[in-house]
Amino acid sequence: MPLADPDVSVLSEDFAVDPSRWFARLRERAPVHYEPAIDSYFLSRHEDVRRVLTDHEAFTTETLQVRAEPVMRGRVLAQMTGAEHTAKRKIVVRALTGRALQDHVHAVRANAAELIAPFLPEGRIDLVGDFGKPLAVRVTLAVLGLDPEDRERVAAWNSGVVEFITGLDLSPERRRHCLDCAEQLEAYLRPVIEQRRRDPGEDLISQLCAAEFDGVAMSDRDVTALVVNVLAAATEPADKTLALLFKHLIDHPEQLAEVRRDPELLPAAIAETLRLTPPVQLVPRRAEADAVFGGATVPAGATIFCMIGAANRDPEVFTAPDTFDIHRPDLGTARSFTAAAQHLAFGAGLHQCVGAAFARAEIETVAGMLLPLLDRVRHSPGSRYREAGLYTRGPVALPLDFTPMTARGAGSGRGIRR
Ligand code: 2IO
Repeated sequence: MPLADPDVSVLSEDFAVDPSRWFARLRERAPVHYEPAIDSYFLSRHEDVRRVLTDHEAFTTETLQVRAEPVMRGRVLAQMTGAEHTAKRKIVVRALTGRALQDHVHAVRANAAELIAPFLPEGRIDLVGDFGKPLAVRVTLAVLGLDPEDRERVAAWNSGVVEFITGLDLSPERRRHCLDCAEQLEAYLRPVIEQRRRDPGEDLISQLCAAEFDGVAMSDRDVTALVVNVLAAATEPADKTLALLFKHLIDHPEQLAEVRRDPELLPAAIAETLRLTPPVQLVPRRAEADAVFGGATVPAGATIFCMIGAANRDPEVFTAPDTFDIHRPDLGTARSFTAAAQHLAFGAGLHQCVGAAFARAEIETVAGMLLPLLDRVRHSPGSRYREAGLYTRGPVALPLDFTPMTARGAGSGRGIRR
């Protein structure tokens, strides 16, 4: 019997306002919480979540067949295991680390500089809508080698794809809309993939087309699914992480001052942001056999949602878990972006985020650029902070004020001087 807590529903309005208020109660009173409306089990303890994510045979990614495959238009890396998975994952890792990553960082810099420029004389920006969202789309298009002119339609189709993956109770109309978006995105990509096969460039699509590992190459369907996957995964969590980082730093002025003085602390600030407020809050799995968690049984075939946000605040693993502290000794910044991470924001085990190094480089680069530009950065007076989302979650907007910078003052960090 699951230890259902009938007074909590993760699908309720109360929960949506601030899920973190319910995490302790779930971990303590209903670590295996059943939601009848969607026939799914929600796990909130770090130990249980880690166990599910790392035992990929007992807890499989079969859930993705219904949650992702219809919009990914094929099987994604996360659905594969064994030799096929090893080979194809290596191809993707190669395209997202080392030399290739250095090129991606250039795209991040160029796009960030272009997007921030018009706001500097204003002294005001919505870090989500004005900057983070468009930046994530532009950077991802650059990485994939897609035409930047196509960004609006690609972003619109991508929104439909993401809505499908992250929706917990989609209406049939929304489902239809999401599937339409996916079909149009696939049709848009088809000639691009054909062209890259004939005439490869340096971009990720070309690399996916050309790559071979241990004699394993990618089919058109593999490439399409992976491109749609990269598009969703490199956009959806990116603006959220950036905005959450700034929100935490602004709300902790002494830590903001420290990071300004010593930018080497940025990776710690990013890792702590990912721990406290992971942009991906839920990771689905299927239990292949009956599984017991602290006395409660999840039946074979059940859908499990790992609650990353709740696990990352488990006091068994992190002291003062609800506090933002870039110096916390139990985080271990160096390993926070690797398989040895204590926080579970990138998942864990075989299918741990393949873009973790890319994500770190992107956020670190952008934050490192923005901090000196946004002098005296603060919440815009009168703005009300609000987050949204259950599967992925982040600020709806982050209106910020800062010292306006004139063209002459650019570089002084202070606007007009002398
Ligand atoms: C379809 C929520 C966008 C991923 C899945 C295989 C996507 C996979 C994730 C993240 C972010 C998405 N799952 N990235 O949770 O690639």
